[in-house]
Formats: sequence, C-alpha cells, structure tokens
Amino acid sequence: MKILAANQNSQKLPIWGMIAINEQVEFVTMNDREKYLFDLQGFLVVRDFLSNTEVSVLNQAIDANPDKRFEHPRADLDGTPLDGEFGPFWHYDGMLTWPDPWCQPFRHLLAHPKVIPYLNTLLGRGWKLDHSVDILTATTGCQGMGIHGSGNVTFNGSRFYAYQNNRMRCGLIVCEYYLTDVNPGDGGLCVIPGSHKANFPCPDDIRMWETNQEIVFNIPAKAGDLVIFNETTSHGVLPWRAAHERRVAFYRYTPKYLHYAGGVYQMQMPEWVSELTEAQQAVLEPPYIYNRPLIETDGETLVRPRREGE
Ligand SMILES: O=C(O)CCC(=O)C(=O)O
Repeated sequence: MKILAANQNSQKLPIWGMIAINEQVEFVTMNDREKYLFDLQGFLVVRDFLSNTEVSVLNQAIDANPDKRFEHPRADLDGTPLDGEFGPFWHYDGMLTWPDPWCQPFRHLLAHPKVIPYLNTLLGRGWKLDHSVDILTATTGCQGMGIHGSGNVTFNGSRFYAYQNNRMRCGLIVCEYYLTDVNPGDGGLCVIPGSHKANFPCPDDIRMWETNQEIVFNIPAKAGDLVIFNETTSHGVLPWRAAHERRVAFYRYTPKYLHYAGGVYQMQMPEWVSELTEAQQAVLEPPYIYNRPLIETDGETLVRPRREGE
C-alpha cells in the first residue's frame, strides 16, 4: 500500500472564492506491483487477505444458517464441458441482516480496512456496495457458468475498464473472498486474463469452454485469499470437481455515481414530485442501472428494460 499524492500541485489549483475547483486529497492506493498486475490481467489475487479467525467465523456463520441456502437454477448447457448434475451454486443471501452474531462477520467485510486501497485505486475515492452480498457454494457435480464480460467490445458507462493520467477506473468490481481452498483443477471461478481490454467478441465456443481452454485460467487460491476482478473481464465458472465444498463471499462495488441494482437503500421522493409527469419523474431518479425508466422519443412514454442504453 502507498499514499498517493492525488494532486501534487493542489496548493496551486485555481481558486474560485475560497473553494478549490477540484478538491483533491491524499488517499491510500494499491502498490505498484498490484497496479501492474491488475492493469495487465483485469484481476488480482491478494494472498492471505483474511486471517484464519476471520475465515473461521465466516464459515461458522454459514454453517449456522443452513435454512438460508437455495439453489441457483440449473442452466441448459447443452452437453458443453461446463455441464453438470446440479445448478452452478447454492446461494446464501441476506447475510447483512442475519441474526446477531451471524451478520457481524459479513458486515465486517463491507469496509474492511485492507480493501480500501484496492477500491480507492480501481473506483476512485468514494465507492459503494452494489447488489446484495452473495455467498456462492458448490458441491461435486455442480455445473459451471458460461464466460461473460466483454472487455471493450461495447462501450458502456457501467462495465468498463479505463486508464488515463496514471489512474485506473472500473465500472463494477467484484471482491471474491475464498472461504475454502481452490486447488488447480478444482473448478470454480475462471477468467480470461487481459480480456478487460478485449476489442473483439469472445467466440461462443470459447465462452462455453469448448475450445482454447488454455486461455481460460481457473484461479487457484487458499481460504482467506481475495480475488478482485473487473466485471468486464471475461469470467465464468468451471464445474466443481473437488470433494470438498466451494465457498466464496461475493461483494460487488461501484463508484459513488453509479448503481446497478435497487440494493439496500430505500429512496423516497419529496411530495411535490408526484405533481410531475412520469417522464419528468424519471429524470429525478437516483443513479441505478437495472429496470431504470427510459424516456422514449415522444418525451412521454417510459420503458423499463433490464439493462439498456449504457
Ligand atoms: O462463481 C464465481 O466465482 C463467479 C460467478 C459469476 O460470474 C456470476 O455469478 O455471474
């Protein structure tokens, strides 16, 4: 970790009244090796991120809540090498509101002091949880999931990778905490290194792990390691082959100005907004992506696609 002087010339910034036009402060960032690796690969493995105690209490919380477990629907993978007997995961959700003490280890990860340099570097200072926290588990026979995340093939303002003026910026970052070991060949998370910068669409037979398997990296890591990847880095899931259970905790973050899913917050408009047309109300909505009301060319009709126009 190092401290980045965000603007070396901050003393000399143009001043309007008493307020600096660009408020810049120093903040903690990833170190130079980590920056190199993330920029190169589109993901980063941070070894020994969690202590043994942190891993153990997270696993104890999961063990204590078997009733919160539900299966992700099995996809029709059409006999591809990703296919398996069960869906790709057993999820757990709602961890942040599990009864005390089981919510505590998950709340602790939200703003874990060690994650701050990574999120500052990749999202800028000012970032937020996006989506709900997810636990993904898999047992032998769980199927995989097709590779998704398309680099720079389509430009959108929500899932992207950019580098400019010595800064990296990402739209949506996944922090995946390994809670059990993943050994080479076990399956689970896989990535195509460098694909966050891809300019051409990934062919379907690569996405479905049928050809060029050598470019797909199944990331081995130990319980307590953290894998951080950009949502636009092509990634997927390989069928789980190990005898032990796969367990990862999935925390997604976006920059302060972007939101995907409704998520945790509840939003209430002031009373006067109800006097506006639906289209007028739509432009007052807070930032979010999914099912956002979009205004058609007549300026009146609203459509709510799941994700369009980014
Ligand atoms: O299981 C993983 O590690 C990745 C899951 C994933 O890519 C997804 O749920 O979209």
